[in-house]
Amino acid sequence: MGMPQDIDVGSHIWVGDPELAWTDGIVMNVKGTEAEVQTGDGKMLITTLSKIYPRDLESPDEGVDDMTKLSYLNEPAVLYNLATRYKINEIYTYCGNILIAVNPFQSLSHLYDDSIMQRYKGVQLGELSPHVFAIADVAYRAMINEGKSNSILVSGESGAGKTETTKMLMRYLAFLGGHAAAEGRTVEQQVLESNPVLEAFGNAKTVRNNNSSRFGKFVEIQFDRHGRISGAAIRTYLLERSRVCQISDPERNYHCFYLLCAAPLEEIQRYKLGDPKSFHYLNQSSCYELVGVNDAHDYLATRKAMDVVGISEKEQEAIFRVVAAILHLGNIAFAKGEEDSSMLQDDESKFHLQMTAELLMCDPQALEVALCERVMITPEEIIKRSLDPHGATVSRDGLAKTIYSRLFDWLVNKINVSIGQDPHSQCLIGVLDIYGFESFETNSFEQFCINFTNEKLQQHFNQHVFKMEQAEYKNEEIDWSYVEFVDNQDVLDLLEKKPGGIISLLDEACMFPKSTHETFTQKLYQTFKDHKRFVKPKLARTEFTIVHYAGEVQYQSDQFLDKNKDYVVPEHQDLLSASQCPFVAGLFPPLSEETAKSGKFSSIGSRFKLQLQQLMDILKSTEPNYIRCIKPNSELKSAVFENANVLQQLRSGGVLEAIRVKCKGYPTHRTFIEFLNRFAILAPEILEGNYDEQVACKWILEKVGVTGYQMGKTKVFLKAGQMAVLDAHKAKILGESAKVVQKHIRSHL
Ligand code: AD9
Ligand code: MG
Repeated sequence: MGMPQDIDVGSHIWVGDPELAWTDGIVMNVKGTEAEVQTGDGKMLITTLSKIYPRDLESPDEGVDDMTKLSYLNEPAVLYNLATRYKINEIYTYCGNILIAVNPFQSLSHLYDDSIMQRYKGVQLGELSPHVFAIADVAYRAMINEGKSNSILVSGESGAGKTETTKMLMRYLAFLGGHAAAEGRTVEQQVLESNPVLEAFGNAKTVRNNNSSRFGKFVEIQFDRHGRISGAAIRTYLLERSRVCQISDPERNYHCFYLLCAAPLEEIQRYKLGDPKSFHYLNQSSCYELVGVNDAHDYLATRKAMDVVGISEKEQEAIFRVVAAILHLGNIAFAKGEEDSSMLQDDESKFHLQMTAELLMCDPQALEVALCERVMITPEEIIKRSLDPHGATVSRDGLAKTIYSRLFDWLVNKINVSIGQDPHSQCLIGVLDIYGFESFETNSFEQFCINFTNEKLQQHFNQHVFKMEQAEYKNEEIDWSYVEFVDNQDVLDLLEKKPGGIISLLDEACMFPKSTHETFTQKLYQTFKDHKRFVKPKLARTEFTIVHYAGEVQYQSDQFLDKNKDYVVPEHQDLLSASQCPFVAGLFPPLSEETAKSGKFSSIGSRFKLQLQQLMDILKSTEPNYIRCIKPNSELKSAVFENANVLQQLRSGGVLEAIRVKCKGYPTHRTFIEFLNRFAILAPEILEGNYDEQVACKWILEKVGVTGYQMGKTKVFLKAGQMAVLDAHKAKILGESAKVVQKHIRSHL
């Protein structure tokens, strides 16, 4: 984005800084392609011209509320603008019609109360300070006025504030489309109360967020002809299953387990629960309590929310009975039995087995057999095989994961049924709250799917942002030939192409009995030897790296095959579908003869891909609105803004990419009047004649020798860097160049 030719002695610039990412400075000397720069804190350094960017001296101290108002659209200017605004608690900033939201990590309740909602109602975007309500309002108005469905896509890394933002959007939409003075439970109340229920079962504390969503969510809010909410549908994506039985310090398991352990005494006794420390599924981490969260209170709040969304008292009782059963199940330990078999380790394990069976209302003996044995059916005979203690433990954990994920799906389905869909609805607003791009030390199949999602959304974002920009050119009737945008189609092909993409190859490996994660990885190495987006790390045997749009991620393939198989052990299926409890049996409906027999493997990756495709199809039929959430620091602290960290998110979230796309065209748009106010001084003669505004603007540009700009119907369109050229001329005329250098030096003495 740099325009080195604009940089001259005296230019105010941004220069790379190892600590701050960018710092301000002034050019003292230019030799060839190198510049001598004095930084704001008085250091002198030499750098190449291509690594410095012009800095706008006229930008206001409090920053600008829309990035497109920046005269120089470059990375440091964007970053500095966000930082400046964050300092004064202005957490929202527009980038055209994209909203950037920086997580305040403190309660700013004055920003969200009812009077503020009232204020944003029906107001044009940009008239009031940037806000999530304004985006929701735009989506709602567009839907009402044009009869077109809208979507609001919230993205950002873990802990950036997507879920909180989504809840605010939903609150505002409920406010706009609510039913005044309705009795009992209204649709919008049900929609809003679905949030605490799903969070209790689908959110957990992670290293990155105390309330991290471990599933993706797309909420479709349907409206009737009068703009009232008439129905809703919640779609969820791939809940993280491994967390149910495996957590590490300082994370927690899903909230509901701790809530239940803090339930009123009567329930604790009924389920024979107690201290969360006594349960294996919880005590693998030493974190039990969350600062600022009262589990006992939240338990009751969750029960209330369940009432509102239409989950009956009886169902609630069954749900928490199942949650308790999973805790007891996790405490069943196995010891070596005769030969290669296993047996319950001790009396305690016997007690927990008894409790699990009691709570799930199944036969304890059958439960023990289902955990410790496998039946193999060959064409010739039926063979019973014992599992060793390790195998039995894996079987136990598999059962826990299956029960939990079925329970979660049941909740989502129940909420959907009880809210109800409006079959006559013409329009909807979809709100997407999906897990952000993840890159950890170890990245497994979950990260692969999460990052795949983000690639899909990124492609959607690029296409759309670019389309929008070009629509503006068309409106203003400027001369413009379509410019291709930066495309991530090659990564998507690598991941999902059929046949030949990674997901396809994974499915093939899963169907072939002799495959191991090693043979699978070798196959990847062979197939993608020359793919630009695929890297085989040196000395790697089971790792592979994908060059995502947001950066490289190295994946460990060792659990890919297992995690891709959606497989319920028939023994587990039979056990629970025979439960005396209709709720539990309902979670395990009998398999159709066909599926039971075929034993055909069902691929989680392929199903996820299909779900994503369906999501994209819905999104394509809507007018999208984007909110990009930014996490200002990794300590989850208020008032801390880490430049390098934010920059990384701006880059990977595609914000800078969008700006870059704009820069290929005409990133600076100014109405004729704005332009003349700023630059009439370059051609004072125009003030004398009675010129048409457009002619006057042209006159100035030609006088200064700027070419390649465009004149629209109401605006001047400038190429990247041309504003800086004009400013430089202005500064020269004002004889300011020298004075400013002097002032700058003095202010740092
Ligand atoms: V994850 O991908 O689900 O792990 P999110 O959803 O992006 O993540 P979340 O919305 O849960 O993050 O926000 C994290 C925390 O930041 C919240 O629990 C709040 O404590 C805090 N937060 C986020 N947004 C706001 C806000 N607008 N005002 C105050 C906020 N606090
Ligand atoms: Mg979230």
